[in-house]
Amino acid sequence: KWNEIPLAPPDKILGISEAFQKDTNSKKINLGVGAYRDNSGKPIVFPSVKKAETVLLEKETDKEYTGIIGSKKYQDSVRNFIFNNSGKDASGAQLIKEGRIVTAQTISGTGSLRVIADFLKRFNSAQNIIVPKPTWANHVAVFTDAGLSADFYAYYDKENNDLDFANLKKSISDAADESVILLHACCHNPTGMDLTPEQWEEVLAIIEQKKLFPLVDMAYQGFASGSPYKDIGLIRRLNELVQEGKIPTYALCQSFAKNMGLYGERTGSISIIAESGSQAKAIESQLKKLIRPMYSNPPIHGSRIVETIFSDENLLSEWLADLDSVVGRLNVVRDKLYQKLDKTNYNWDHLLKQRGMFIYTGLSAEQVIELREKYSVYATEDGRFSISGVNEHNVDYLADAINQVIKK
Ligand code: PLP
Ligand code: TYF
Repeated sequence: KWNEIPLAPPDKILGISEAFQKDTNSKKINLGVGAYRDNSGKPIVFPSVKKAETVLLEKETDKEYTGIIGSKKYQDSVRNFIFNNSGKDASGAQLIKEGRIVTAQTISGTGSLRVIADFLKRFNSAQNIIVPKPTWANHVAVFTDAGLSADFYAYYDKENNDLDFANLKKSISDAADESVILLHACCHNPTGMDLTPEQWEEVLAIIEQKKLFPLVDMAYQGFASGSPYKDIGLIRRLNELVQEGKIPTYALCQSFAKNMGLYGERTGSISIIAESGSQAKAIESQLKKLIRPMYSNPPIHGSRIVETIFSDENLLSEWLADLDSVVGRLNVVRDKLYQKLDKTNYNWDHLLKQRGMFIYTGLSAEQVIELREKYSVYATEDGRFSISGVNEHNVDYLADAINQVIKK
């Protein structure tokens, strides 16, 4: 009955922003949500995106519906960008030529995860997925809401603030054959800790041997190195293994929320790599059948921005430069904070190994709460700090606050 509907708990990350808004301390710092802020603490629109929007404003002559899986132009340019390194990746190029990559526009990364989850529920023999522990807070909810069962594989060693690679391999080896396995392409959320190319080789060998289905989530392409083309080592290797017939199929969920700053435009994609061109056609038709009764078709403003940037060499270079400067600032902030932190009783070296929007401090929930209550520094209780909230004006205050809290 309606009067028995229980109150659901608030979203942990968005709840932090709400508490932050109410705080009247002028020194307050929000390190909760993973969204970029500039050196003055403000959100930005990428200059290249503004230019693309100016072009659209002048040239756009319709607001018609796009296709169920987006426009052909969007699909082609996104596929070419990711799988063909805009013309430089041989194995991806070959798969494209064979018509084996189905790419669909989705409602950003979350929408793409949900679409593939529903697709796997319908068509995959295994109905379970393993995800790293920890992982993005929304992953398990997306997969279980779609009817898959979700389990964790070991990923991070909290004692030593490092990757727990031995247990990672062991727990993947212990999973049921043919399970779906979620892999973060780069800038693992929340830990910022990625596998080395050598470690990926070992994991891919287990995936091949156990016939696991790789589902790659790429929400931070470009944030590891500053260049989106350098951050797709895992995708390249998967394409080669598919070409060699060692891994038959995989899927990639991708988002332009962070690397183009298109958060609220909800612009992303799902790509499914099929065993043949004819299988790809069947998969594409089923994606349409799945999406049509759910939301009919995706929004067009963000995808037209992406199309505009990818079809103009100057805009493309400008975007790459914009992204590089965003990532550059995050790295400057990371180094500055590291320098100012007190290392007498606390080893902070893990900060320098982590990449992306976050540092995974290793602070306890109690310490995070103390930071919030005494210093108005807001972060999630797992000790993840979104470092885009840090800038040259508040880095000293933040470091002092952390140094006080770890003193005891
Ligand atoms: N996957 C990961 C690991 C993320 O961190 C995020 C956003 O923070 C997403 C997916 C989805 O983001 P969006 O739906 O905004 O593209
Ligand atoms: O900070 C994070 O990890 C993300 C941010 O609809 C976020 O959860 C918040 C709201 C949302 C999508 C992503």
